[in-house]
This record gives sequence, C-alpha cells and structure tokens, in this order.
Amino acid sequence: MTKATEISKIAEELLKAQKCLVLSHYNPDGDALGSSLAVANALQNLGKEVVSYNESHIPEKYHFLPGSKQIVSTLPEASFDMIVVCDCGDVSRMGDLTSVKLGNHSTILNIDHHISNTNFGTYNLVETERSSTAEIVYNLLSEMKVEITPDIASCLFTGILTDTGSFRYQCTGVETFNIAAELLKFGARAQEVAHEIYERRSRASVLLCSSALANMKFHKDGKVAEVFVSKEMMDSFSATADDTEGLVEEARAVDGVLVSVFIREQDGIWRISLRSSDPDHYDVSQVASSFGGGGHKAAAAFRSKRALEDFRPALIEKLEQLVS
Ligand SMILES: [Mn+2]
Repeated sequence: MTKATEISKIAEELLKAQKCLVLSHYNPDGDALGSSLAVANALQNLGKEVVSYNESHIPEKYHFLPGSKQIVSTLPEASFDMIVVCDCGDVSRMGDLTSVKLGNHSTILNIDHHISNTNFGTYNLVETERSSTAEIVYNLLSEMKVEITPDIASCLFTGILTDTGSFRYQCTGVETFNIAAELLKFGARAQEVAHEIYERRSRASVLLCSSALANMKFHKDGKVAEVFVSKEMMDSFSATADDTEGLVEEARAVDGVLVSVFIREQDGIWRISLRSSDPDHYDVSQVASSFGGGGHKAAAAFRSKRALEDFRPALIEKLEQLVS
C-alpha cells in the first residue's frame, strides 16, 4: 500500500500512458460517471487509446453525459499502461469481478474523496476534504494542461452538482463554487445537466416511491426512518433500480429523522443505503462498514446476500444505538 502522490507526478505519469482503462464504482452516481467520463474524454482528446468501464448498467438519466454510451460492462482482456479508478474508496467498490481481475497486477491511479479510501493505487490522488471526485479531476486536468472542453466541463459539473446535492451539503466549500464557476467559463451546460438530473422522472418512479413512502416505518421515537422496496413492488410497477432514486433522501428529510435507511432487493441481493441528517454526530459510514460496506459520514451503503431477517434486526438496532 502506498501513500499519497504529488499531483504533478500523477499528471506526468498519466500524460505518459498510452493505453488507459477508466472506471468508477458499481451502481455509479453522478460523480462516479462525471469524473470518470471527464478523464476519459480528456485522454481521448490527447490521442490516447481509452476504454471506459463500469461493472453496472448506467442509469438512464446519465445517458446525456458525453461518452456514457461508450462505457462497457465487460472487462477487456487487453493490458493497459494505466487504470484510472474514480470515486472508489477501496478495490471492492470497483465491483466483485473487477477487483479480482485487476488485483495488484496493474498500474492503478486512484482518484477519490472518500474518507475511508485505502490508498490502494500505485498512485493515489485522494483528497478527503473535496466535495467530489470531479473537483479533484478538475485540478488534475488543469495540472496536465489539457483543454477543458464544454463536454469535459459538463461531466465535471455533473459530478459536483450531484455529490453536493446541488450545492446544499456540508461538503460544499468555497473551492467548490470556484471550480463550478470555472467550469461554466469553460462551457459547462449547467441547465442541461440540471434538467436531465432533476427535472424529469418516470411514471414508475412516482408510483413506486409513493407506495414505499406510504409504508415508511419509524423507529426510536421517529429518529430512524426505514423505507423498503421488495422485488414484488418493483415488478408491480415495472420499475427499475433507477426508479428508486431519491427515496432514502426523502426519508431523511422527514422532521425529527436523524438517520434514514433504504432497503431494496435486486437480483437476489439486498442493497442498503444509509443517510444522516447530522453527519458530525451520526456517522452512517460506521454502520455501513460494520456490514462490509462503506461511504461517507452522511451517505453510506452496503450489500448483503443474507436473508433479510438475518441482518435487518441487527441493522435497525445499530441505527437505534447510533441516534441514542
Ligand atoms: Mn463522489
């Protein structure tokens, strides 16, 4: 395991690489996709051979991002000079198959802002005070003196916008606004980004979410909110995983709720998301870690292949302890 690497050294190494694989965490969010696609676009513009990869499918709402259609979900057999991993706190976040296949056999550039980052890369550009990986990528591309095109700027703006909850979360700092302003100067299509991400919704999503919210459970005098979506509920609305987005945040926003948990079933695996309304006092990443997951103090997640009744009581108890 290596320590942090100077950004100038990383810029130099990335400029040298000719064949690059760029990837981000499974179940990618706006920052995972925005930051990795910004890197992919920039490297492509420099004439390098680039493959974009993600183990999961890309949510429909992010299809507008330049380069998203080129993301492959089968790991190429080819060897690469550099594997750029964006927004992954540890190797398991690349996905089960990916982390095993890549192992320690390649040169890995780890670009991330998670406090839990394990510095798993050959080179590590990990800045935990940053709002988003996109912020870090912006500085890296500036260091490399590559042109920030409107496409790249839009990708980076998407990463910042989504990871800061539209500049609302605590992680939003002066530097966040400065970089966002720079991105607008470089032609970021801020309005398009906001429209695609926040101003449209599928009918299945509205119907599924109303049903899930109507059945929300409260624990510990309303300090813990729990939302649940079974496979049957998904099927009855012909909903996809994308349609459940935002549910865990809605539960957290209820008056009196300190932490929220969202449990859903997909492909025989339980996916659990956690949110905290006061991350300095109620750190949900600790709870996620105790179940083998990870994340931030304010937002964390884990997956479980166990039966619901085997982990749910312990999970609720841990959350109750967290808020007492
Ligand atoms: Mn992020």
